[in-house]
Amino acid sequence: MSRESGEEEEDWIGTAHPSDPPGGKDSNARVIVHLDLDCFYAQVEAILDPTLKDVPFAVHQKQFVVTTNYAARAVGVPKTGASVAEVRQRFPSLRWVNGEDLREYRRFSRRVHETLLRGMPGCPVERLGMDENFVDVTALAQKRLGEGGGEASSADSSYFAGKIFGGSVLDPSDPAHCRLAVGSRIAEEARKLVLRETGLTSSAGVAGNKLLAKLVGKCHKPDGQTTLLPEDTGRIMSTLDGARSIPGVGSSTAALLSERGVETVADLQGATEAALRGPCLDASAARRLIDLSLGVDPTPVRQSGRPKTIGLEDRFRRLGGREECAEKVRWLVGRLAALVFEDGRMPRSLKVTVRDAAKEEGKGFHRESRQCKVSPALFSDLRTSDTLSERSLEEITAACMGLLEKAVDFTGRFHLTLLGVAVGDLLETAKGTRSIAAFFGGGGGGGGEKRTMEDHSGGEVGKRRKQTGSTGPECPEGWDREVFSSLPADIQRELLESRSDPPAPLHSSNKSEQKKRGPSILSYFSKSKK
Ligand code: DCP
Ligand code: MG
Ligand code: MG
Repeated sequence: MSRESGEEEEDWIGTAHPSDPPGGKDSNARVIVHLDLDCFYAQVEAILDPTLKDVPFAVHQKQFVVTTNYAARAVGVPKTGASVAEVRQRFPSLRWVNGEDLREYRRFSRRVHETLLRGMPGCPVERLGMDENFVDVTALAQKRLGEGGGEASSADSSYFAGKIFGGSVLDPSDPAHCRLAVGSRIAEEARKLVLRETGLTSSAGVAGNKLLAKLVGKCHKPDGQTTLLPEDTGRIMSTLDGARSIPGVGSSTAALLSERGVETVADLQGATEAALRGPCLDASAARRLIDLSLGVDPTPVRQSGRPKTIGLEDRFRRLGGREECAEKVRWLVGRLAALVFEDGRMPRSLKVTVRDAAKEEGKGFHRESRQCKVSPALFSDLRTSDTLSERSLEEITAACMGLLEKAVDFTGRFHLTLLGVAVGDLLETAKGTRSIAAFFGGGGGGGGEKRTMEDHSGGEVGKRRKQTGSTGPECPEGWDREVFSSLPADIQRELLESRSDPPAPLHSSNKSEQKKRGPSILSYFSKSKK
């Protein structure tokens, strides 16, 4: 199954920000909406091919089902994870769609996020994975309460849009109830807006924090919504079983907890900070986990910016050896190129992630990553197209394989079931432009200069672009003149200001060296060491 990085249910909720309120002080004064699209990939497929509408069908990637539409779920087809062979055998008349091309899913995902941003001005919207968004509607709910939505304070439970968890009833004299009641109406408006703008139905949870909103949103799906009143926090948490069922507690955290004898949410509720503290789990993480098990989550909804990394990964039963890995990496790099092109920023670091089942041996998932700095010139083909030249593809694949060999001993025992490639340290291109094309290819350069570029494909890495009409500052002695002159003038000036640092090598994976230099802008015009 190929998923984009960050899409997996990882430990998103386990990362409190230093500026967040201290754990344990969940004010419950907030109104948070969690919106999750219904059978997301399947809905997109049915929009692209209307003959699928209302017909039971499954979306698969390779030999696994990644989702099914609700018509299929109604006849007993599992939602996700089952093998295609097994499902085919049990449901021979089921229709199938290949979901390996993620482009349309990403497009719809972006449209949903943008719709929420536009439709709820002033409300922070945080995107989680491909089909989920948190919206903090506290200020809007307060405003409406003040503006005549105060009617909630004299209404009954029918004022709520959707359901109330556990059949609880509105107490109109309770300000938190009134805020949540108005929040439920805002959530309904948001879902209607998303449907109108994108054609996608969604389900929502409304509660006093992110954790509870996400949990309660699962109660009435599809096309439904549920609100949790603060006094039902204990009740909803008691419906969870394994610690992993706490949203955001991923496999690695669950493995750490299991090492400490904590398997269930109830175990965690009864644990002490001292008992949880230890290797890989400091006191604040331990406190946070206990808080989560009690339904306490003070983390704010953080407005999503552009992603810090762009990547994708693929899973397998087993990868045979180095050659097979190189082939997969090459394929992943090819797909990654299209994402980088679409994003428009210049990557300055490369990361490879691997899951080695041979290192797991009952200790839970074992994921390892290795990264290095790279010259953005490696990606310069993406100035005009979403495809890399053979040469660049080979070079980036070779860099990835170099990283992979640091994580995997190909001469010893290994059992790879996941490979991922990602780029990071993404540099915005010149002002007023969105693409690498503009960056490398002239037009829209910093300071308004006209930059005319030529392509010398086949040249050395980092030396491909030749400037024929620059008015930027002089390239200092010892620096790569062609790469330097291909940069917009504002970045050239920034480089000159920071030139007390030596330039970084093209592929440096030496951590101490990188630390010394930091993410210096100098690293992206370094000379090839080939
Ligand atoms: N997905 C995937 N691999 C998985 C699980 C999910 O590629 N193992 C993809 C397909 C889903 C999408 O992510 O459509 C969103 O995941 P959800 O868990 O939200 O599931 P759905 O949106 O498909 O269904 P639901 O209506 O239950 O939310
Ligand atoms: Mg969904
Ligand atoms: Mg989801």
